[in-house]
Amino acid sequence: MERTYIMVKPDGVQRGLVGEIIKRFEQRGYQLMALELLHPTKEHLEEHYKDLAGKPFFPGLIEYMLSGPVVGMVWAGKEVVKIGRKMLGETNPLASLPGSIRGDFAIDVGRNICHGSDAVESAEREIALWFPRGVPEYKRDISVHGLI
Ligand code: FUP
Repeated sequence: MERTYIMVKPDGVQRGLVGEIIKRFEQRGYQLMALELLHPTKEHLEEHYKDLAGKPFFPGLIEYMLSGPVVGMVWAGKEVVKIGRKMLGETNPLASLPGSIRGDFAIDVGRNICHGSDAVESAEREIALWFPRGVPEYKRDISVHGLI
């Protein structure tokens, strides 16, 4: 089963959008596999965003991500990496269509509410980074979740 790492960033948590984001993934038919609220360290965030280390916005990105707790989640289901990114919208909220999370709730790339893995390989790397004790699989009723 394909998995992705979805994170509600500090602005999303502070604005009370955790439930809204969970609701959208549940309604779409994806399965919640893990969830944690935590206040990550600078080192942890630098590892998460290591591919962006040379970018001019990197220091500001880390500062923003350190501004409060985040909610990290693992979601599973058909094409959840690609569809999850569609549900989030574009990195720049101004380019995001209404109906997407950023298109409905954000206008600033530096306060874009949520993160979603951009590929299956990065999803597995991010899941291992944020849930180092592993993510157990639970048996689900496929007739309810329609996973076939
Ligand atoms: P995404 O895959 O949508 O998270 O986008 P990136 O990995 O390219 O960027 C990660 C985060 O860096 C974004 F969510 C917001 C921030 N960012 C900026 O602040 N300015 C930019 O020009 C690009 C990204």
